[in-house]
Amino acid sequence: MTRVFSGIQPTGEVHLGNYLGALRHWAEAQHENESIYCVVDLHAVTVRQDPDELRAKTLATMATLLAVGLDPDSCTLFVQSHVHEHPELAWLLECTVSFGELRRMTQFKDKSSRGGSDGVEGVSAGLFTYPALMAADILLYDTDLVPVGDDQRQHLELTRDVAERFNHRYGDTFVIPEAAIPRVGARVMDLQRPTDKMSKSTDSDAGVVMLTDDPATITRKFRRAVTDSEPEVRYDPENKPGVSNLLAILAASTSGDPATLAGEFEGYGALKAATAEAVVAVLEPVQRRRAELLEEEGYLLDVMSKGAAKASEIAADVLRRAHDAMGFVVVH
Ligand code: ATP
Ligand code: LTN
Repeated sequence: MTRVFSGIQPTGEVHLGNYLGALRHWAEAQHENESIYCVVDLHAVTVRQDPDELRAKTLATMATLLAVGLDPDSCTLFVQSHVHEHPELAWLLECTVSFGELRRMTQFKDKSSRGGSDGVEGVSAGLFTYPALMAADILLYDTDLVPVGDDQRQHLELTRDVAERFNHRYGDTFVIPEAAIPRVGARVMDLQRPTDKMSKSTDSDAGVVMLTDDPATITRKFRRAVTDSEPEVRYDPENKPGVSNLLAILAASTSGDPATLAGEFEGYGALKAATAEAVVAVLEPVQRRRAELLEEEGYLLDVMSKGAAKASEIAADVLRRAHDAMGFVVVH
């Protein structure tokens, strides 16, 4: 059976990009494959987090995963820091990946350039080695497929390179994983700055549709979405990024095709209204369920604890295999 693994950071409110680019596909995959999903709290602390907020966001992210339809009886749901094999394997991979490979990662370049005038000097060393921890997450479960948004493509390539290098040096140890990137919705853009991806860590939320936004807020954000001065509704991401983003969101929310949908609208007003309506319809049941789950902290902790026990069983075996291959003395 195909093994699927993916992760989400508990760094803020889950947004429409996370949902259309990743979470929705996680929910579909759980019925067809053996699926394992992780709230990657160790990745979150590569940038500074307030401890009380991190705790609350980790619980809220788990509630969101359950609310989008992930079922702990059909998949494994756990929190990264509960399975100590993740940072342990990350160390072995940090010693396999090169400094140059990490330096070329665009996410590192983007996030470190937001750090102010001292640039990379002031960012954490963890932000730099982040991709090795991500590779460990994936390789620890003999993962075949990794459903992610388009922004993770480069990290997946690095994971494959590191796994191949390790296998070449030390003998067959890891399964080489593949990225599963959706055809539509893999790169939902910010509604105010349609050339930037919609992101949790952006300074203004006017262009970010949160999973917790009420219908009036969602409608307002779409009504104010930046488009262009040409009247024609056409799917052309390069020349018409704002309009194309709306068409992609509408297509992803209604299982349609962006270029075909373009022909159904005379003007931007109607397109914005239809997209807002489709998004409200998709998010409404998720929001209701999430609000209920947030009241059930005991249940969330129970899901986390059972998930960590299931994940640890697989992870311990694979880590032992990697230790053994590298020449560490393994005792039982
Ligand atoms: P940040 O921008 O703060 O790094 P994020 O919004 O990218 O956070 P993550 O937790 O890093 O959120 O990502 C969870 C999943 O959502 C990943 O698979 C990622 O590829 C996907 N994703 C994130 N943003 C988008 C987007 N704008 N469109 C489509 N998929 C996205
Ligand atoms: N880097 C990813 C989050 C992430 C992940 C993973 C995704 C950490 N570990 C393993 C897939 C598989 C991000 O920023 N979205």
